[in-house]
Amino acid sequence: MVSTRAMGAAGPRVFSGVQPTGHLTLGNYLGAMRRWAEVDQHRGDAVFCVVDLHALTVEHDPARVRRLSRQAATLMLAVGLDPQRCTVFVQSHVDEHARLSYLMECTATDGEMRRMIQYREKAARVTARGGSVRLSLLTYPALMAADILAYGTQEVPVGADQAQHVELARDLAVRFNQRYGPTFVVPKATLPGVAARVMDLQDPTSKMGKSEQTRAAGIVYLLDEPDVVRKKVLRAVTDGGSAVAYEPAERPGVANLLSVLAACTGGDPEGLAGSYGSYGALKEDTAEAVVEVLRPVRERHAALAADTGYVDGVLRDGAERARSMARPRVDAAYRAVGLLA
Ligand code: AQP
Repeated sequence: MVSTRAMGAAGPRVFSGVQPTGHLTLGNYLGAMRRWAEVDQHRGDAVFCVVDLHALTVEHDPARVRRLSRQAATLMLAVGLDPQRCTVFVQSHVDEHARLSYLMECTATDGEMRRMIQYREKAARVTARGGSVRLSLLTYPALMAADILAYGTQEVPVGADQAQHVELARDLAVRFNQRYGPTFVVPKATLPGVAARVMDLQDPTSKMGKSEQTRAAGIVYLLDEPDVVRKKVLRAVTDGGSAVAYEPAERPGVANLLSVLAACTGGDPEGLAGSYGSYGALKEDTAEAVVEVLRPVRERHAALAADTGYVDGVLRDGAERARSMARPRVDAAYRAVGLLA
């Protein structure tokens, strides 16, 4: 029998995930994944997941989702997640997520779902292209709440764009507990100090997102070759004026570069601004800093991708462990709402 405190760590239960909706980006890494590897897996009892069911909320190609799911899992290991320290698995391998999602839909309201910024932005994009909005895009936060609550999660390390969904998961946990008795731990989001929202290099008023394939020039992918990274950063859109200052509202392009540089070198964006006399020098240093941060990730990915048996084994073991962690709480939730045990 696998323990529900998977790795025996004394720290908080941590859960987070990444969607296989595109190639993973520098935003995914600086906003979330780097902390999973450098901090969360060492201090807590951590669970990390390729949230593949979420990738079906927008139009998708089955073969691409399959490929990207494997790539995302391999990258999670490449950034440094250690299956001896934490649990790594694929969401659809553990039925408890979908089981609990339905109870979350029965706890949330239609109004709450429609207020979510991600739903409004993505639905508008789909509609503008003449497509139809999948119902699952609206109910996505119920599944995400299930992902989090099934594990008794205390902390959810995410980028700023996911903070609203974690807030909703908190609300649903509190509401469910009040209605049906104490069942869920109330989680909270944890955000990085810098680079909580890495912006698109070509449009620094938009988040660097992985699902828009048409915007590759402004997106640094974790597996981009060093020369491609350099080219993208050197061509980043900057703002009017020439003095380097950290003013996110007035100069979002420069502020974005300063944040990325700070996140990669351990500095702070305001302090770094003072050491640059020109945008060109800032871009050069940012490009090199990003190349160096991504170099070990690319190298480890190449080694791991050559050993698919190893990655499959990690995911199989991870799913078994995750199932045994989630099932007791999801069963308890089913009983609490009045379903026959
Ligand atoms: N630009 C970003 N800056 C900081 N953190 C980010 N994250 C994502 N983009 C940034 C964080 O990475 C984790 C995994 O993200 P996700 O897979 O849930 O979603 P996504 O990368 O935001 O991409 P989508 O939803 O597939 O498409 P887009 O971006 O086009 O809307 C999360 O913790 C997220 O906060």
